[in-house]
Amino acid sequence: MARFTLAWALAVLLCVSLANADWFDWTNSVHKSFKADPDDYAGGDAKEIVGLWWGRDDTYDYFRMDLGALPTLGDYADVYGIYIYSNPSDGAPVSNAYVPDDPIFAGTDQIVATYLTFGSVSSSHLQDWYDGSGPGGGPMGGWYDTNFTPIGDYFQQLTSGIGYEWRIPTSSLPLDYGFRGTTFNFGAQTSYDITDWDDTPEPSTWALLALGLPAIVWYRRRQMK
Ligand SMILES: [Ca+2]
Ligand SMILES: [Ca+2]
Ligand SMILES: [Ca+2]
Repeated sequence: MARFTLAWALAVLLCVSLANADWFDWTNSVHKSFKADPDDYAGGDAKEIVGLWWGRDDTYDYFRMDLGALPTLGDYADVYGIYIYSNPSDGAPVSNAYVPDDPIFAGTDQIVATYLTFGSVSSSHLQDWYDGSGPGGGPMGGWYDTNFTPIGDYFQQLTSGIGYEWRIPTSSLPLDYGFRGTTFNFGAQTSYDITDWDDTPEPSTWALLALGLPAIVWYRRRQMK
């Protein structure tokens, strides 16, 4: 009986820890990058971006935003998001409601964003600026809004730190794109904190990383002949 109880307790513990795990292995995976953001917003730690992560596996592209503190009641109507630039000749103007009112956000092609209402997540969106090509639909020059359903499949609060983690199917993005993170006031469209631009690794670098061990083994075998 004691043994059974212990096994059951271990199984429950395992389930709990799996449920709370980060989606991406931010510690060990080689397919990741990190950009630190300075302590440059004075108005509140929950709006302060400390760092931004990017990662990729066989299925998803991952983003992670580390904050100075977790959002609370006082962070009503805030947006926490990643702004993606995948098409140099198209994208949303800064006059658009989902784009912060700052020229550096002009030309945003995709947004992955989480909206808070009284400190709780109210919704999470993947929005694609429709330019007539690729997945999605009209209106031309407008957002094709693919609401995440359920939210938990694409967004979660980090358990390994203070912040958020998102994932987007890799098939819905080009392999090569730039992005930046921001916290901003939805409605006023003013950014609290903005990170520097970051890029996914060069496609050639990515191909080498993805080939990994098999390519090295093949090369060694060739050398030995
Ligand atoms: Ca910052
Ligand atoms: Ca663009
Ligand atoms: Ca900043």
